[in-house]
Order: sequence, then structure tokens, then C-alpha cells
Amino acid sequence: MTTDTRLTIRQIRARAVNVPLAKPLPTSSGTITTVPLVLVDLATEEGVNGCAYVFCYTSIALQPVAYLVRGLGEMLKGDALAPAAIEHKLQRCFRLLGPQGLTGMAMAGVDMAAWDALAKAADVSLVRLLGGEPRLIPAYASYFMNGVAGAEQDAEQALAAGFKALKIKIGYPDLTTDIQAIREVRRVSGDEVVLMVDYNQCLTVPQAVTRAQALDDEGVYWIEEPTIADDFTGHAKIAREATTAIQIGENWWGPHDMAKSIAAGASDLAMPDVMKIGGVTGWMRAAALAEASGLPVSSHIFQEISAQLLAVTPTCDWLEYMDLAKPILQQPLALQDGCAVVSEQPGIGLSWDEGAVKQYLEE
Ligand code: SMN
Ligand code: MG
Repeated sequence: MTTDTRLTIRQIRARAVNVPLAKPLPTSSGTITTVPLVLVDLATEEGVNGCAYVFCYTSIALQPVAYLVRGLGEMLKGDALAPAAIEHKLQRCFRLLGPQGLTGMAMAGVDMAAWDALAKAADVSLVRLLGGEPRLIPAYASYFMNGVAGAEQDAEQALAAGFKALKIKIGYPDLTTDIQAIREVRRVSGDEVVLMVDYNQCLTVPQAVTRAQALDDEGVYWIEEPTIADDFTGHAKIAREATTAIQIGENWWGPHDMAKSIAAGASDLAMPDVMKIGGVTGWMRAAALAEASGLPVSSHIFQEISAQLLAVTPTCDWLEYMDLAKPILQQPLALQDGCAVVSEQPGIGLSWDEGAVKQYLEE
């Protein structure tokens, strides 16, 4: 006798929330002024519900992404809660338009919520559903472009929180300030702490070669996105000319982009963004590509679900700790001795603070 364990999608809700920030978050390529999130809630006929969020970077993208998620919900009503089948259907739906950008974000939100529901239906955490075991994931505290004085404060804050690694954003008008910020972190944290830097795509390739070579003696673990994200040839040249590891990946739209980047030798490390890479489904394919290419994998924001996924990623490196969603979550991702603690709650481990959601909701 077979029992029908199929779960059926009943409704997918999308809520746009725009969370204020205590202070703007500057990068060399623009400033984050609020935290625009689309909260995705997927309900099944059987009463199992999944949830996830997508980060929209700028509030102008909030309503379009929420609208797209609702549209996907209408398309998926009555379908099985089967993430691989859903991904196949949605990729075909957007073949002509393209699964990058806002469409990719909406699809990833649905994918993450679907996997959350599937894990909850099995009453296990996502890592266990994927065949892994919860474990501590090395984490780095991630900061923005806060100047030389700000770098000192960031380092002090990271150490006080127990981190053994941190990232600062650089790309100041002059190389001298980049180096001053790095040395300020070193002065505060000492040589043991792992330090990453992020240029957020602000340099031309020649500028990036010059600056990367100047940083080569500063003991930096990785130099992130020194030039335009999709210039894989340019990143490969920088990687050849510098000794410090080059890190890219947060802007790969799906595993196909990642495969092109790897083929070009664009980076020494990989940091897929779980939203842009295609949710859980995309991440698992990316993890396989990275393993086959010997690339260490780190995450990009989305720390709660990234902790689950890094725990089943063969070449797991670092989790980026940047608590963007904290104001609308009932509990933040837990830390222990500078590591992320993978939640053992069923699913991803997300639960909305509905009072805060109501406060920041943008209808
Ligand atoms: C970043 C930029 C903008 C928002 C969040 C994160 C950055 C990073 O590129 O890697 O932390
Ligand atoms: Mg980055």
C-alpha cells in the first residue's frame, strides 16, 4: 500500500517590508539606505507552510518583486510541493524573458519557501532534509565602507562579539586610504584575525591589478569583486596578477553564470548568493560545481538559510554574518565562538516577528 505523501501548493503570499536602518550602509558602488525584503509565505492544502525572504537591495524593487512572487503563486496553485519540478516549470516560463534579475529573485523566493515547507513536512531542519548534519559554520562579521575610524570600531565590535574573521568594504578614491583602513583593523585585531576586503566592483581592471598587488603584503584573505561582477575575463586577469585570493559570486545569476565564471578562471574562491544562484535548488548545483572545481564556498548575506546550506557544502569556507533581517525575525541566527549555529528547528529556522512586519509593511 502506498501512502500519498504529496503536498499541494494552495497559496503563495508576498509581503513587502522596508526595514529602516540606524545608519546608511555605504559601499564603493552605492549606499544601502533601508533593508527592503519581500517575505514569501507558501501554504499547502495539507496545512504545512513554508517561508523565506528575498533582499531587494533598493526599495524601488520591492513591489515589482512582490508582484512577481504573487504571480508565480497563481501559476503554481494546485501543483505538488516539489522544488525541482517547480524550478523546471518556472525556468521554462521565463526562458524568453530570462531568469535573471527580478524574475530570478522571485523564483528563488518561491524555491526557498518550498524547501522550507518540505523540511517542515518531514519535521527536520533543512540541513537534515538535504542529508547533512548541523554543525558550527565559521563566520565572519561583515561591515561596510566606514572609513579608517569606522574600521577601528568595526574591528573592536567584531572581536567583542567573538568573531575570528571580519570583512570591510574598501575602494576609497585613493589606494592609501584602502591600506590605512586595512592596517587600522590589523592594529586593533592583531594578525590572527582573518580579514577580507570587498571592492564592490568599483575598479577598472588595470586599477584593480595595481591595488591588488599593493594589498598583497597586507595579509588579506580575499579581495572581493574588484571589478565589474560579470567581467569574468577581467577578474581572471586580476587573479593571475595578484597573489591574494580573488573572491566573486554574489552576482552569479544561477549555476550557468557560475560555470562560465569557473571556465574563465575568474576567481580563486566562490561566494554564491542563495537568492541570485537560484535558491536551495540553485545552491546545491553550485556546491557541486565548486567541489568539482576545487573552489572553497562562502555565502553572501541570507545568513539563516546559508548556515543550513553551508553545512552540506563539501568545500564550505565562510558564512557572511550580516544580520539584515533581524528586525523582522523572532530570533536571529545564533553564534558560538565566532561560528554560526545551524538551527535544528524544522525548516530553515525563520519565524517572522509579525508586529515588526506590520510596522514596516509597504502595501
Ligand atoms: C553587500 C553589498 C550590498 C548589500 C549586502 C552585501 C556586499 C557583501 O557585496 O558582499 O557583503
Ligand atoms: Mg560583496
